[in-house]
Amino acid sequence: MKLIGMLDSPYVRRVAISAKCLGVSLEHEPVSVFRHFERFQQINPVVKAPTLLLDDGQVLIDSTLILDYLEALSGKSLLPRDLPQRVQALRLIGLSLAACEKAVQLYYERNLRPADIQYQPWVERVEGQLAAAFSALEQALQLQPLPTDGSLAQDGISLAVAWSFTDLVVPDQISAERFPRIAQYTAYAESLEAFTSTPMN
Ligand SMILES: N[C@@H](CCC(=O)N[C@@H](CS)C(=O)NCC(=O)O)C(=O)O
Repeated sequence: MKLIGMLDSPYVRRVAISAKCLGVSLEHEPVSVFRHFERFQQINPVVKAPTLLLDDGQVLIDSTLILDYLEALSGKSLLPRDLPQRVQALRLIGLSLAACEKAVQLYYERNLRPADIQYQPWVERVEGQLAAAFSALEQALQLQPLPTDGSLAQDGISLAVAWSFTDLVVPDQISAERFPRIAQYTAYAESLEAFTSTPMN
């Protein structure tokens, strides 16, 4: 079973870290959707990272769906069973994935679209959405902090991956002063083995 994609993608990274937490061993092929487009096409013509190549040749895409498969395969879960706790975790994961999506959009806008055809109202819309996602996450952590006892679950993994990725690609959009609880939790997560052994670059 092979995970295809670069670890500077937050989606690839959350799958790689989660697989370690689930005890699933994945071979990793760091193929870039931009620099290695043709190689990626050979594996998956849709060119989406992450791609999970199964041993029988079937291809799965979308990090959340890949995680669903890995959880079913391992018989373990990184989500709480208790329904109210699960709702809280799903809220955090949804907000974290929205933050990833908006950071990716902003990064693509700044780096792929020529400056003279950038559309400022769209940029401002995305920046506002990114800030809204992190504000909601900060508020959620204020009401109910995530555990920092050495454990990791999908809400914490997705949150920390989203923050580190945003800090990497659009650092002007966030700061530890503005979102102290997220920054603090990320520092904790990034110190754990599952994270340190899965660096963004
Ligand atoms: N919802 C997807 C998003 C995956 C995604 O957009 N990945 C980016 C890399 S960070 C990608 O494949 N970009 C290439 C493209 O969309 O053409 C997931 O959770 O896996």
